[in-house]
Order: sequence, then C-alpha cells, then structure tokens
Amino acid sequence: MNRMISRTALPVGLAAAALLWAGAVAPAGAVASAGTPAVPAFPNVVVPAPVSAVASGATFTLGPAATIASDAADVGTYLAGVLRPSTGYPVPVSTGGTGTIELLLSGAPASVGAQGYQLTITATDVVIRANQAAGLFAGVQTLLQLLPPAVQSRTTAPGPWTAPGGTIVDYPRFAYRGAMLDVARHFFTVAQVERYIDEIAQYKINYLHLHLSDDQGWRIAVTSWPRLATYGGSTEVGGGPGGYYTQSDYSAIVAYAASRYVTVIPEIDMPGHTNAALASYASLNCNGVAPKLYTGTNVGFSSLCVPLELTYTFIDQVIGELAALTPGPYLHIGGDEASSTTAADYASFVNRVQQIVAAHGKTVLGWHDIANATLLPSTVAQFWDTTTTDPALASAVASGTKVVMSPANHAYLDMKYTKKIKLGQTWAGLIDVNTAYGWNPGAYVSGIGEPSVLGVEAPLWTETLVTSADIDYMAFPRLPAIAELGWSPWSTHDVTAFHARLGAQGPRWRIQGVNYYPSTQVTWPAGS
Ligand code: NGO
Repeated sequence: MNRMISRTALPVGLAAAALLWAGAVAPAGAVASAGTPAVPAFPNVVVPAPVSAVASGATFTLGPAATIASDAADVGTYLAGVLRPSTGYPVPVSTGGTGTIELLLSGAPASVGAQGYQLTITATDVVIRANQAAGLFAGVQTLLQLLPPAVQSRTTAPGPWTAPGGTIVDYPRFAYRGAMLDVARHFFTVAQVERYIDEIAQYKINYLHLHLSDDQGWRIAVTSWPRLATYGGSTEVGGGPGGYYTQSDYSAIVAYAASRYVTVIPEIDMPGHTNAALASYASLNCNGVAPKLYTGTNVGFSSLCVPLELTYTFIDQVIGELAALTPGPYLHIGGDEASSTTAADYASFVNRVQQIVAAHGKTVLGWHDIANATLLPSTVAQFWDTTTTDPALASAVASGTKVVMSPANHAYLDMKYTKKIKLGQTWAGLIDVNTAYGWNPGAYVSGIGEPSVLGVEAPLWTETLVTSADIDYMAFPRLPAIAELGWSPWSTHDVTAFHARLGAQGPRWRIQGVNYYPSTQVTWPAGS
C-alpha cells in the first residue's frame, strides 16, 4: 500500500492504479505490480494532491448534449460558466434531477467532512458528492484540472473534452488555507481583487485576508470617520493616487469571494502601521498634530495613541462597521512591528482591542507579535517569523492558542525567487518553488504541533507590486505550493511529483492570461 492512499481503504489491486491517476507520489512511468489490472498512464495533474485517487481506465468525454444537475445551484452555475465559453456547448443547469455531471449533497463518505468531496468519473458521466456545497466547489476544481487546459479558455476552443475515469476521495488537512493581498501599499481595484479570488480558488484556498490599512494608505470607507478613506486613502507607495473601497465595493468583494467559497478576512493593522489614519485625524495623535501622508516603505515609526480614550472610540466604530459588513468569523487586528509602542502599552492595547472585536461578535486574528499580550482563548495568531522558535507564541499555544502558519522565508509571496527578479524583496530570503514547498506546517515551529495549527496562509505584500501581472508573477507558481501544504496529507509530500503536477498548471495559466514565473525547478510540459 503506498503512503498516498493509506488514509482510505482501497482494494489492494487498485493501489498501483492509484499511483497513476491524479496523485502526488507516482514516479513517472510507474508500473503496476504483478496481478494488478493494466491501467493507462494518466498524467499527474491535480494540485493540491488529493487524499486518494483510483483510476478505472475509462475515459469520459464531455459532449454537446452535456447537462449539469446540481443540488447547489450556484456551484452548477459556476461550472457551466467555465464550460460554456470554452466548449461552445449550451450546458444547461438544473437543480436536482439527473445530468451528465451531477453535483450531489448526498451519499458522500463521512470522511470528507465539510470541505471535501468524492469525485467519480465514468465513460458516460461525472458525479461529485459532498456533505456541503463547499465540497462540491472543491470537487469541481479537481474536475476542471482533469479536463484539458483549454477548458479554461474564455472563447470557443477545440476539444475533445476528455477526462480520465476513476474515483477521488479528497478532503483538506487544515481547515484554513489563506491568501493575503496587501491593498494598502498599492491599491488594487475590485476587479483586480476578484481576478485574484478566481485564481486562488482554483487551488482550494478558502480565506482571502485583505490588508486594508497601513502607513501608506487606508482602503475602506468608514462612515463615522470619512477622512480615513478620502484623505488617508489618497496615495500609496511611490506617491500614486491610491484609492479605497466604498462599503458597497467591499460588500461586492465579499459576495464575489463567497461565490467561490472564499471567506474574506479584513485587516486593520494597529497600533503600528497607522500613519494613514493618524494623518487623516489630528485628534488621534498623542500630540494632537497630524503627520504627513507617507509614501515610502519604512516600517515601525507610527503608533496609535494608546493612553488616549478616543483611540478606543475610533477602534470600536471602525471595527463595528467592518464587522457589520463581514459575514466571516475573523477580523484581523495586525499587531506587527509596533516598535513605536512600549511593551506595556502594547499589551494593554491588544487586550482592549480583543474585547472590542469580541463585543462585535468576531474572532481576532493577529500577527504573532500579539502573543506578547494575554490572548483570549479564541484569538488566532499568524506566525510570520523566519525562525523556528518563538517562546511567546509557543507559550500561548500551550494555553490553547491556534496558529496560522506564514513563515516569511517560505510563505511570503513578495520575496524574490532569485536575485535577478526585478519585483519583490529579499529580507526574508529568496524563495523559489522548492523553498515554498519544502516545510511542514504541522511540525515547523518548536512547540507548535499539528493540532495547534489552524492552517497556512501565503501573504502577498505589495511594496513593489503595481499591476495584476505583478501579482500573478509573484503568486504563481508559489501560491499553489502553499495551497498544497494546507490541503494535502503530508504523506503525499514529494517534491519531484509536485514539480510535474505544478508544471501541468502552466498551460492553464497561459490560457487564463495568468502571468507566472517560469521557475526552472518546475517540470513544465514540453512546448509550454
Ligand atoms: C512584514 C511586515 C510588512 C511588510 C512585509 C514585507 C509583516 C507581518 N509586517 O510582514 O509590513 O510589508 O514584511 O515582506
């Protein structure tokens, strides 16, 4: 029995077949052992690697009469929205009933939980079963990766639209798989954020953390403090015009993300990284004087005025408006690099802000620096250091704190791949694909074991990034590496197999117009 499929019981004779279909650990050209049925050599193409995959040898072909029947109307509509433009077929969608592709909220194995799915492809039809719609959406992403790359084309492309037959049972290792986009250092429009949501959702990322405020810009309209956005949002790194989301823009992003089963986590960074807010309202400053807007890239110079009572009125109103606009459970309070705040002030500030967030019915997420305060049992810390020891965090974890893993020297998508790359930074090191993929989130920081890890997140800071092409180039191909660490069982972790499966994504990114770094570590298909 190979390790990849050890988490589900498979008939012994099918184990070798599982090696050859969609999975992570098969060496190219793996041969079925004596007595096992002969199976075609299916390509290893799915990222993140599924928990188990068994090939049948059949081939499914999506034809002009194909229909979708879905128990979750939105997932059926989403799938048809991908298939119609590329195939040119009408692909009608019904709720319930039968179809060529059936998406069913019944009959899934209990093991797939709330986010997993079972996908069965035969010569004539496709059935995805899940316990919740999120699982159907995840199964649809796997199905799309098993169809030819041209299925992602926005214009009619030539078929045939075939997919290899078999059964996948799949579910995530960690409940939380995040991507962060810094819209503060450079502002990105609603359409640009939605584009990124489409890109990350393909890799089963289920949280989008938006870094909405920093020294260089405040990006969300707050009715009770309007100058935050109109003045504080009026510039960005390098002095460009910046911008901000109206509350209805923000709600549009939240709704778009929800349609891709992605939950938005808004971040208001505090008490440091607050120059844009302090510049907008003199009254928030300890000395009553507003600093100038800032368009550089230094950090650690700003702080909200911790002893001032107005600071907490401000935070309560900002958090209150954001909480009302945010259906997801988490609000991120930043807390990083507060080097202009004393340790005592920092601890009392974080304690008070946690109470404010709780009073608005939300759960606090904060950069791991917040472990220097006393954390509420529900507060989640996001590890972003470049070390593998953090005594303050390990002690919080010993008291029950859960952690999202974003080690900067592995998971930061703004680090350069190599010295030669124009975009990005180097302070946490160079991160090519092997480094992004080469760590185990459940056993990375001393004292923080798998049960204390809520999941992983790939932050994309934008000091050097201006366009969607810049975002794409830094995210791909590394974002799928972090996504795989968050989704796939550690038993599938195999860098050589990953290089091939990641390479299979290249033609898909081309067809989607996603700019990517052609890392020499990846096994790109010939001609791509
Ligand atoms: C640090 C810093 C950010 C920078 C980023 C750049 C954290 C949590 N605080 O990460 O302000 O933008 O590095 O890589």
